[in-house]
Amino acid sequence: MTEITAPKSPVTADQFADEIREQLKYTQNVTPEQATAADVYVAASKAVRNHLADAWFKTQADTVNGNTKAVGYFSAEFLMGKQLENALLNAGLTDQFDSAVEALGFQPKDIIDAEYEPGLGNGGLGRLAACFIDSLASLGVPAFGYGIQYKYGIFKQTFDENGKQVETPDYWLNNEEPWGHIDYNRDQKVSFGGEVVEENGKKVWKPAWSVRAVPVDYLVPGYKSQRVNTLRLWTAKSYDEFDLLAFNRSEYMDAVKPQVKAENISKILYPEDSTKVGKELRLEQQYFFVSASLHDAIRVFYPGQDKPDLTTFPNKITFQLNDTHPVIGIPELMRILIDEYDYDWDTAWDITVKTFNYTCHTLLPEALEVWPASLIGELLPRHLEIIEKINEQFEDELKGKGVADETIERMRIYTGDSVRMAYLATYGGSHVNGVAALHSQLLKDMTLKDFSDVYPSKFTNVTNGVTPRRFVKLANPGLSDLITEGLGTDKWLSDLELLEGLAPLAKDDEFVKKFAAVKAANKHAFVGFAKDHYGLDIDENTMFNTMVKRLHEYKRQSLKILAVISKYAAIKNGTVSADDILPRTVFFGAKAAPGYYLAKMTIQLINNVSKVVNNDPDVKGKLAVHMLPNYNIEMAQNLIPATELDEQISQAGKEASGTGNMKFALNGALTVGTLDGANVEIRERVGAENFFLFGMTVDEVEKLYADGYDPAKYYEADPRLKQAIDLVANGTFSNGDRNAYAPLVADWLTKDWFMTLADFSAYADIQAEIEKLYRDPLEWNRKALLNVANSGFFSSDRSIEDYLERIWHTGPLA
Ligand code: 6GP
Repeated sequence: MTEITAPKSPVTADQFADEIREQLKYTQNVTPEQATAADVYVAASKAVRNHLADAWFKTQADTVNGNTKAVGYFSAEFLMGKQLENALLNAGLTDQFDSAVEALGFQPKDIIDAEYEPGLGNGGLGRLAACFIDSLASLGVPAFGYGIQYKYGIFKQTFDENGKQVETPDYWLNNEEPWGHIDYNRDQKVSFGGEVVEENGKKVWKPAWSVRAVPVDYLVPGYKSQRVNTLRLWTAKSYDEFDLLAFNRSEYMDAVKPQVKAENISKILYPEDSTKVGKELRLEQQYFFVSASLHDAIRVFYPGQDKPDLTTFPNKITFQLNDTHPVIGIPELMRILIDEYDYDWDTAWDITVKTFNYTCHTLLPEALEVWPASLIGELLPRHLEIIEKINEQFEDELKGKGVADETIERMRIYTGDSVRMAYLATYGGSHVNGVAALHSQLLKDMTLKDFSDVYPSKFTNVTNGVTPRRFVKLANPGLSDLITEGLGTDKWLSDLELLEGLAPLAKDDEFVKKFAAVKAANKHAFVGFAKDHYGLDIDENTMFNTMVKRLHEYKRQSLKILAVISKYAAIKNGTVSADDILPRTVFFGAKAAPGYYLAKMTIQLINNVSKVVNNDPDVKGKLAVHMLPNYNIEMAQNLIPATELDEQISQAGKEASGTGNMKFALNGALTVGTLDGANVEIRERVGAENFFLFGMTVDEVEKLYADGYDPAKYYEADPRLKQAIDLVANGTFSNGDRNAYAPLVADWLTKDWFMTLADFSAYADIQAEIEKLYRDPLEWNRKALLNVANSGFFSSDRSIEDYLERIWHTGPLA
């Protein structure tokens, strides 16, 4: 851990109020009397940004001249969440802000809430990138986040009257956005298409069209580190505004075509999560941001040099490829070195391999990107040549190592028809890591086994983590205060393993009761939030049971909803006596990719179960189900601290890590989960007795596949399951329409690829254990507190320390 010094105490509350007034006057052009909460939000944000400027300049200068190599985190997604509150915390300005806005006649919370959340990511992968850049800055490691400033982020989700998901565009830039600074003077040209010709024995790419990549810079302030890094998101602009000749002929639509084509590149985030979308525009996006970023890094580290010595490049910066999305960066750096800077192939290759590393975030083979060679050839003809040559070199190297022909065949990067980006990343970089211990092991044993056999030393693990600043301190101020009281210090916010010091307090009933009171207060607060945001009436005297994450079959929201239906049926039938029913409120939050048919149908089912259950007087006060619309970071920050039981119930061997699981444990929820992803490590740390484990293991799943899986057998064997599925099939949740969920029911009974039915009985059985414990509040809360105390490992600061040591071989600035 680096020594963390207190931030320079910047201003008094009065001074900060004056700074906000000044921004209101000179940039918002309103008087304090005219100002709305949205105006004050913008003014306060600009005032905070000003406070960060000097530290930002100093960090930039030290990054270029300093003692240590920088990190470039290449990610197609950064799911940041709202910025103001986090910037205030990290800049040490929270108290001044609170007093200042009160002096201006506002409630701090209204100002914080006035910010519109940018949704520049889909889920776990994008949120992880945001946690990582927070931790890099907090640890004082010089770093750039490089990505795309999409005009439209992840779609906004609503539900229609039938409970179906409706996607609407999220035009987040419709509101004034005070954080990003567009820097027209540091643009880059990114080119596409055309052909490769030979001139004087040299390959020369003659592209057909180009776009202007303009950086938008976001400050990334570290928590108490005095360091401010940069998140540089590229936006695409056209070089030709419009075609005047066409315009003068009144062909307006044609006139703006080139502009539209160029600006389309950064227009929209692809809404797929853990699935591959092979679309031309997506490859354009990927190349657009990595090409601009690589040129930008050369500009930053070799300022004003026409002929820089790029053999030193790997000592200046190391690039982390966040999944396969930025992997086209490998042939792009080769092209830059060879074509633009005249290096020979071997030197270029040596620099490239030393510069890149790759993180894989999935175990689903269908999520590993594979691009048709024809598409790459059309869009990036020079890169296809380079990829072919990389593949030749690779095959020769494998032959030289005595690798069998059929293995080489399996490992080819370029098959003639297509390019396998995960393989390119594994060969073209120094390290490959998975995101939890089990995941990294499965990568070695299965997904990338051939590669791990040939290059074992490339493979390593870095278990994911989450930032405790946003997900404990900001999300859960009550718990944060209690932790600080229990530990006698707030140092845990930058050294999360200090939470261990809470473990002895789990024996102290009075402390456990205080802990329980914090949870109760968070539940109460969430009831208010749900009323304001969704108009819901929620009974806070029920157990809050939550499943929030993307909707995917492997995550098994189906398992949860079938168990809810089965519970509903049991109450209706009188199979359980009134006394035996533990009142529960079940919350779901999940977006489905717009083209993912079964996922969308699952959302519809949950919504309609919710309608039936919540309106049935027989179960009132005992069971309620809510599908909350538009799950995002704000909802996570409100719902996670209020949750008592968290669901992490994916099929073993499918969830790479999960990071929600860490956020819940750190906020004092107990987990019901399978031995999958980071659940394994969470359970190891918090203790098996403080975790509700159920379901098949990876080996059992494999065996069942191998033996031939027949889901119908499980349907016949467990009457609870049969009844639940029958209720879905017989129209109970579709006004009698038996066809409404037929595809879902058919899938369960005949395919059930993720073995929801096989795990149902174990899942239903463990509910009794959960409910028994919940009836003993002191014991429940003791265990929940032990989850908090033993989850310090899951800080993204620790993940970054692991990357520094195992992969990047760098550290903080002096
Ligand atoms: C996700 C994984 O599904 C999740 O398990 C993990 O916690 C997260 O990445 C961060 O590592 N993967 C994606 O979102 C994805 O798009 C290609 O993978």
